[in-house]
Amino acid sequence: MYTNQQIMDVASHFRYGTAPENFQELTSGNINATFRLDFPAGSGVGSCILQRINTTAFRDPDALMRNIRLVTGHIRSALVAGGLDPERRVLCFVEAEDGTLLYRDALGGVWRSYHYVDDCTAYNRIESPELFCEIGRGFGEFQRRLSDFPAGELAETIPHFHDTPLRYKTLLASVKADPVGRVKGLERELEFLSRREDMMHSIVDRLATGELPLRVTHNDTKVNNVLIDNTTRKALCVIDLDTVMPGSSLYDFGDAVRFGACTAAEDEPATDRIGFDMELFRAFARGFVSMTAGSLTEAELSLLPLGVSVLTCELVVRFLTDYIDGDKYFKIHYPEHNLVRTRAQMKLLTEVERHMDDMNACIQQILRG
Ligand code: GN1
Ligand code: MG
Repeated sequence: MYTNQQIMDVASHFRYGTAPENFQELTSGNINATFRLDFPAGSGVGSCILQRINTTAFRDPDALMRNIRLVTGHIRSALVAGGLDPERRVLCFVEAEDGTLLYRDALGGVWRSYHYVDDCTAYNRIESPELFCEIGRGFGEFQRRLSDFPAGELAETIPHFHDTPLRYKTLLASVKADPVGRVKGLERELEFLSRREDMMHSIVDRLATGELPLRVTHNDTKVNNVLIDNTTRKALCVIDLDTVMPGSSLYDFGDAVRFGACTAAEDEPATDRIGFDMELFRAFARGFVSMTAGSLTEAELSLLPLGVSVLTCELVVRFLTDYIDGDKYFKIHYPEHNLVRTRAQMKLLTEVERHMDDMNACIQQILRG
């Protein structure tokens, strides 16, 4: 934990041109520690985000920031070439005092900072189909803008991030090791997953055969990672670029739907509240497909619903692994949090599976126009 004074001291190592007045911690992320810095009115700086990168998750912050510099540069050039103002449409990072985009403090913390985009909102819950459609357009546009980015330029910031079968193997190893004695009593969860082992292969195997192409994808498409303009209600800017790396378009589609079309929070303890909202699915799919129909292959577009089941299953695996490992990866707000998340995603997966035919029919309908 850092004291207020230490946070202000970290901020003093970035080139804002003036010192911040105060800061506030933002708690919606599960991995990095995030603060919003506010600068004096009239200083012209606005607000900035200051983030301590979780270096257990992201082992090579220099490679990560190089990825982000390349990707934001690519998007900025494309916006300018298209006659659009990049100012609020792509993240703009602040240099540290040494001219790099990272500051390392005396405690070993690794920090970066970027300008906060004013007058827009990162929604943690979907309020309407229109909003979710717009988020689909935002992620779809991001995907399309990166469709000509040379994937080989990017480092894998978390190797095998969406290798679902490997995640499952890791879970089984943790079950075997049982480091904090939590495995007893998890028979139902483990049996639920063992019945889905084949399904977990359905994206990686198609990437291996070439049936699905490898692309540059975002890989962490929670709805709060698209900023929505408060005035126009349009998608402005995609944020949280730490996991932008080679992947499948199904991951981006699937993870966004997993989070956004669920009728309850990702960690809802009352699982009977958890359902899958087809109207929201349709809205997101319309938005996403409208932006990507020209750049994704027919096979990808038809297989998009598979992303929803695989990503939901992957989150069951990841949350359960972290619970068994003693909560080493995801931030938790209470001791059983990862188990509650596991059970919530299990219920959601059951609902997703019930709607698979509906989702496929819906995508075909959208594709036929
Ligand atoms: C993490 O911190 P946040 O909300 O951006 C995680 C995602 C998970 C998500 C689940 C780098 O994302 O993969 O889907 O939690 N990010 C990383 O809430 O592991
Ligand atoms: Mg995130």
